[in-house]
Amino acid sequence: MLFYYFYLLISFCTVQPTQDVNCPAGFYTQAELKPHLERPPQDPTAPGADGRVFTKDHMTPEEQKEKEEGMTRHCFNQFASDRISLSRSLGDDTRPPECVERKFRRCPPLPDTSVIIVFHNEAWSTLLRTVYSVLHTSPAVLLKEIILVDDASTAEHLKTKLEEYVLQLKIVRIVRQKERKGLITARLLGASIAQGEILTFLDAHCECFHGWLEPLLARIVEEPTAVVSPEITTIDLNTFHFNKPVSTNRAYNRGNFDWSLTFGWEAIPEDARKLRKDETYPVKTPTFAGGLFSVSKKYFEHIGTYDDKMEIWGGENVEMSFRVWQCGGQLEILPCSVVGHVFRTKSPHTFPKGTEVITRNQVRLAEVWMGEYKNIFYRRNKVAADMAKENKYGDISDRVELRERLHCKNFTWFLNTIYPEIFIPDLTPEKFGAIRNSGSQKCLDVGESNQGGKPVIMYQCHNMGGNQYFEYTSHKELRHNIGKQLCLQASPEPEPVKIELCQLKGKGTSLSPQQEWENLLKNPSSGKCLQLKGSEIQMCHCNSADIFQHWSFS
Ligand code: UD2
Ligand code: MN
Repeated sequence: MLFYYFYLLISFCTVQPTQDVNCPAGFYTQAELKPHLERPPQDPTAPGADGRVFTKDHMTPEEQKEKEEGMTRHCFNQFASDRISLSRSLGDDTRPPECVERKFRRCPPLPDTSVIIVFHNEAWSTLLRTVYSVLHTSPAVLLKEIILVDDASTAEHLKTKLEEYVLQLKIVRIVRQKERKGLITARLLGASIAQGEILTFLDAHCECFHGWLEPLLARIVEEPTAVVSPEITTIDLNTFHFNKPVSTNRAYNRGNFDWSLTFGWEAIPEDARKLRKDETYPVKTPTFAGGLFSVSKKYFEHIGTYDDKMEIWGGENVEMSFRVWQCGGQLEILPCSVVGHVFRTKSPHTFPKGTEVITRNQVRLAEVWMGEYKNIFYRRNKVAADMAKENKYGDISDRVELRERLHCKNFTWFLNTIYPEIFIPDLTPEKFGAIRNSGSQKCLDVGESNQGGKPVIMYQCHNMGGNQYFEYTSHKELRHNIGKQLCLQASPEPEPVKIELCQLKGKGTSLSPQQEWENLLKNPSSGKCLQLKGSEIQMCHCNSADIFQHWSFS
C-alpha cells in the first residue's frame, strides 16, 4: 500500500513539469525580467533621492503660499512632491533575503498584467511618479499596458497636457469617465478595456519597490482564485519619505474591519505567523485595503467584479473582501511585494451627493453579505439604519442573484472560519442606544476620538448612535463598541468615570468587576452609583431620590 503511494508520488513528480516547447524549464534570468524602462542616472543629492525625506529650511513667502495651497488641494505636501524626481530611485533592495533571491519558474510562464490607475484631480507629480515607478520596476515581458482612468477631473493639467505627455510613453493609455461617478466605476471602466491576463490596480500616488510585481503574478499562477495585495508601506504625506522594508523584520499586519464597517490593520495572529516558513509565503487576510491589488481578469469577472451601483468612494474594499472569501476565493498579502502609498489623514475629494454615499455603499454591502449581522452595524449607525428601513440604497437584486449563482457561504461561516478572532457583539443586546440622564436631559457621550482612557462627558442627545452608542450586554457591561471594544468603567470617587478596553474578550478572559453594571446604573462591586455631579460624571453613594442618578436608554 505504502509502496503504491510512493509510486504515485514519484510518477506525479516526473510528469508535473509541463513539457511545453513554448516554455523552457528553469527560471527566468534577470535579463529576461528587465524592466520596461531603465531608470535614468540618479543624483544622490537631489531632493527625496533614494526615498529619503524632502527637506527645505528657508521658504520665501511665495513658497510658503504654494505649499499651503498644495496641502489644501491634495491633503499631502504637493510642494515636496513637485520637487522630487518623477523617476526617483528607492535605493537598495532591503527586503528579506528570501524575497531578493527568489527565482520565478518559466513554466508555466508568468502572465502579463494591465496596471489600472484611477484618479480624480490628482497632482501631476504624484500621478506621473506612480506611472514612472511602474515602468521602472515592472518587467517589460509582464507589463501589457498602463491604463489611466480619469474620473471626470476638472484640473487643467490632466487634460490635453497629460494626453500629449503620455503619448511618448507609448504603453500608457488614458480613458475618461464623462461624469464624476467615483473610483468604483472608474476601476470597472479600466478593467473592461484591459488586455492583460491579470488586472493590477493602484492608487494614483504610489511608488513600487524592487520586485513588487513578480510575487503577485506568481501567486495567481499557483492559485488562480487568489486576490493578492502587496505589503503597502507609507510614503509620508509631509516629507515623501518612503518607508523601506527592513530585511530582518517579519510581516506584521493584515486587514480587519470593525462593526462600523471601517477597514483597519491588525497584527497577524501568532499561530498564523508560525505557519509561514519565510516571507515568500502569503498572509491570509480577512479584508484588504482595496486600492492596490492584482487579480486574474477572468476571476475578477467570475466573482462579480464590483458592485457598480456603489458611488464615489468607500465600502467597495470591504464588499469585495467579504465576497471573495464567501464565494470561494482567497484574499492575501504578499510581503515580498512592496508598494508605497501616500496615506492621508483627510480626504481631498468633493462628494457631489454628500458623504452619505459612503453609508449607502456600506448598507448595500451589509444587505448582500452580512445576513442578520447587518443589525450590529445598523444599531451603531442611525443614518444607515434609516436608509435600510426606507429602502433608500438602490436596487441590489443583481448582487443577491450573484450571491446565489455562486453558491456563496454565509457571514457566520466567514466569521467562524476566516476571522475567528473578531469579537462579535450580542446579536440582540438587552438594551442599546443612548443613555439619558433625567436630571440634565443630556446623554452620556464618549467625546471626540476617545479610544479608551478618557472621561465620558454629557452632551445634547442626538439620537444618531456614534459617540453616544452604548449597549447593555448579557454580561452586564455597558459597551461602547463601534470600533474598538470599550466599556464604561467605575472609578473611585471623585475620579471622573472613563471608558476603557473591555476586559471580557472571549474565551480565557473574565469580566472586570469595575465594568459590571446593574439597574441603570449601579456598580455592584463598589456599591456605588453613576451620578452627574456638576459637569462631571462620578461614582457616588446611591440615592434613588437623586434624579442626577437616574439614567435610561432612549
Ligand atoms: C483607500 C484605498 C482606495 C479605496 C478607498 C475606499 C488603499 C491604499 N487605498 O482609500 O483605493 O479602496 O480606500 O474606497 O488601499 N478617486 C477617484 N474618484 C473619486 C475618489 C477617488 O477616482 O471620486 C481615486 C483617487 O484619485 C485615488 C483612488 O481613487 O487614486 C483612491 O482614493 P484616495 O486615495 O483618496 O483614497 P484612500 O487612499 O484613502
Ligand atoms: Mn490613496
